[in-house]
Amino acid sequence: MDGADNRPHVHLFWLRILRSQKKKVIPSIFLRGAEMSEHVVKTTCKSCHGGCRVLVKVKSGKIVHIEGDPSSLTRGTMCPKGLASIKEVYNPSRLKYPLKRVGERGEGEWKRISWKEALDTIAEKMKEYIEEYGPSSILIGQGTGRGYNRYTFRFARSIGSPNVLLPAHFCYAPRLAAFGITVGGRLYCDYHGWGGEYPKTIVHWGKQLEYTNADGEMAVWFLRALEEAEHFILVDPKATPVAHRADLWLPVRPGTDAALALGMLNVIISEELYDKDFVEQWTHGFDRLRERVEEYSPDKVSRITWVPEDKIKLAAEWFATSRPGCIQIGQALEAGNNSIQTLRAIICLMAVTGNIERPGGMVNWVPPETGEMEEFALEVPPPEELPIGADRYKLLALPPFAMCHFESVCEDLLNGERRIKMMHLQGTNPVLAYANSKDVLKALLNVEFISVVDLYMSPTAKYADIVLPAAHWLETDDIYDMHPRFFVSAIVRAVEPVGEALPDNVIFNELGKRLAPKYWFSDVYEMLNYQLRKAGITWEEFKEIGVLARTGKEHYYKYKTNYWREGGGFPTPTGKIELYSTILENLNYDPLPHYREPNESPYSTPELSEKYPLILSTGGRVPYYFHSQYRQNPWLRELQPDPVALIHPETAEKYGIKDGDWIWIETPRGRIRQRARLFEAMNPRYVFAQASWYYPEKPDLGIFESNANVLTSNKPPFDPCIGSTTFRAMLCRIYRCDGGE
Ligand SMILES: Nc1nc2c(c(=O)[nH]1)N[C@H]1C(S)=C(S)[C@@H](COP(=O)(O)OP(=O)(O)OC[C@H]3O[C@@H](n4cnc5c(=O)[nH]c(N)nc54)[C@H](O)[C@@H]3O)O[C@H]1N2
Ligand SMILES: Nc1nc2c(c(=O)[nH]1)N[C@H]1C(S)=C(S)[C@@H](COP(=O)(O)OP(=O)(O)OC[C@H]3O[C@@H](n4cnc5c(=O)[nH]c(N)nc54)[C@H](O)[C@@H]3O)O[C@H]1N2
Ligand code: SF4
Ligand SMILES: [Mo]
Repeated sequence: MDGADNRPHVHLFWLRILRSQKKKVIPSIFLRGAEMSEHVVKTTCKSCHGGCRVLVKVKSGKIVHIEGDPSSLTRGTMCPKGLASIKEVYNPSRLKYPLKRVGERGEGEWKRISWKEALDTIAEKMKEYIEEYGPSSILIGQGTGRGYNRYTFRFARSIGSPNVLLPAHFCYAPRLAAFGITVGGRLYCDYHGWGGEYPKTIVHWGKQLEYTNADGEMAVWFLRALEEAEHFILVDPKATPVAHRADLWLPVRPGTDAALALGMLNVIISEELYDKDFVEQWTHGFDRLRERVEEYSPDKVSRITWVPEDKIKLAAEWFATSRPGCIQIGQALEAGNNSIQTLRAIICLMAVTGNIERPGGMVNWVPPETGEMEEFALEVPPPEELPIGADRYKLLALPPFAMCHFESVCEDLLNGERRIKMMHLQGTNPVLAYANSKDVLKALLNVEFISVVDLYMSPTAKYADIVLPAAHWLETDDIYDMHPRFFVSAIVRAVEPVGEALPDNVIFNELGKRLAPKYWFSDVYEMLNYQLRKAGITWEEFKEIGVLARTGKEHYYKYKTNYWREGGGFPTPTGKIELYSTILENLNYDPLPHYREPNESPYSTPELSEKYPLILSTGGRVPYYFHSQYRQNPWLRELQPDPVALIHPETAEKYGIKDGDWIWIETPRGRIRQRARLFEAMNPRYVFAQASWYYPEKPDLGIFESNANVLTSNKPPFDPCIGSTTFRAMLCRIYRCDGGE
């Protein structure tokens, strides 16, 4: 793949050198050129949220080829990011040694230090701050799930800090919370057919699974199920890559999904299309929901969402009558001012149609023999204090995973007591990932000490005091446990790390040993064995087995058994699916789903809309990048060198923009440049900008040049229950960078 396959003479060259040095023993691997030293490692790709099983060919200690494992759950499929992993492992700009800042913050002057000095310094700093200000003064952060969440949480708990930072209040935590309070656990689309049925109706709602393989489902499973489906409904303001396969497309106005779901519920309930037996026996608060949805007639909802009334009705009818059906909920629904109620409305749709826990519907998977891997974090007692912001956004404090609210942390760092004294950021890039990047950077500069663990000198690492080199997944031994939940899979080190890089789990364990030895392990293998104990196997055995998966009928209808409750029921306070949420009621939030207009829109801010006439959504994913990652990967960057914004041809014409022109996209917070791509399959009033862009090749990294979070707001109102910021529905204007109007 990178050419090395065809160069066995390299090894003959070494053989000659060895002979000329009159070595007595020549290792057998050199005797017959390359073939002797070649082997294949079976492992799990983690270049995105991960999960594809892959075969890695290693020759003389170097990776030469990667391909999908056809015998695996992901059927041998891989995406460009996974395939380009060789160029990540051997990327010349990777961090190789621990570094200590010697110049001013952000100046880029570093000194190489030993791991011992680096880890001792970080641990000493933590001890000092804990002593002076208490453990809450330390923030432990990671980015999106990169497979080590349980170590992050265990570490934070073991040092007593409640302030765990994840970009979760606008990604995944709203889903966990909304499913949690409504049905007692996360539901997944059943694309697998283990119960003898595939979904008849599949809905993709703010989701591009075909690109993102996100949140517990892989594209390959969905595409297989799509072949069996009678109806595929797309709910998205623009056509997605699978739009040509859709039978119905609801081009919803960004940020109005709750109204749409409530409108569909209105149709289903008023036309009596709901599953009466299921509703009667297994749901709580149906009558109050019925009353609530009366406020959302299809014609009113059509005016709010800009989706034609007949399409709303048809979608509701198909979903209710062509069963089983499932709804794939995307992150677009979480990054808004009403994320919890939006998701709750959609979950109510699943419930009243009886599509929960049945084959081909929405199922809460049973974990494999290892048990739930997050137990590894939860077994450490939780901190006593609440995380910053969780007093206001109360669902952030919900067990199992309480976390801080980053916008509140930044507000406190900029204008408050500066309660966070130290941040340890492992695999995250707040300077690009969170709303209002310029404020975020200012806030970070007010933190006394920052340590960062990354593969590269990222825009955030640049401002740290100590930077540690993380090993790539191809250099790591660990247990893969991202969202699929019905399986765990072995991540097996294929090659030694470059330079002195160390795997994340090793770094957590080494820091943990220094600060809270009672909760940490003599080495990483003892830690892996411990996590596998319930399955009765060791790491060495698991490495050979590769995957532990549950793929049978035991997943379905668990509420009819004693699985959650003696005598049956769901793991909620009432034992039923809570259409009317008693948990929200107790927290003084609206117990029933409702609609809320986006903070900025032609209706909520008509004056602003005159100056900023277009509706902007940021962050739809692309197949070649994972957030800010891979801009320095030559294979991937070649496929898409520049940031791209989608605009409609009519809009382009109006503003004198041609396909490929650099344009400014401006909101009241600032402006960024991206290249215009003309795209017809959307409303001319919408603009879609990509997120997470920076330019590793530029000396200043171009942090604010094309980064969509220059445009987003970090000011309230957020989602009242969980604090989500808005990424997908704001107002903007656009114009050509070269001065055209
Ligand atoms: N290749 C790649 N894969 C990834 C990632 C990546 O960066 N690159 N990131 C990972 C992460 S952390 C996440 S959270 C997931 C996200 O993955 P998904 O949840 O699949 O989200 P997106 O790809 O952003 O797709 C969102 C879709 O929502 C639409 N949309 C925008 N605004 C709205 C709206 O208001 N309502 C509705 N109904 N739709 C809207 C967009 O047009 C887009 O088609 O992907 C994960 N996978
Ligand atoms: N405007 C806008 N902003 C968004 C979004 C949006 O849609 N629109 N999406 C949001 C979402 S859903 C999310 S989840 C966040 C993502 O936010 P983050 O996860 O913080 O994303 P990145 O900017 O990619 O930062 C990750 C860093 O971790 C490093 N890294 C990668 N793998 C590893 C590893 O294995 N170990 C270590 N130690 N480091 C590693 C990378 O090099 C990179 O520097 O962004 C959010 N930001
Ligand atoms: S989808 Fe994710 S896990 Fe699969 S090959 Fe691509 S990057 Fe790897
Ligand atoms: Mo995410």
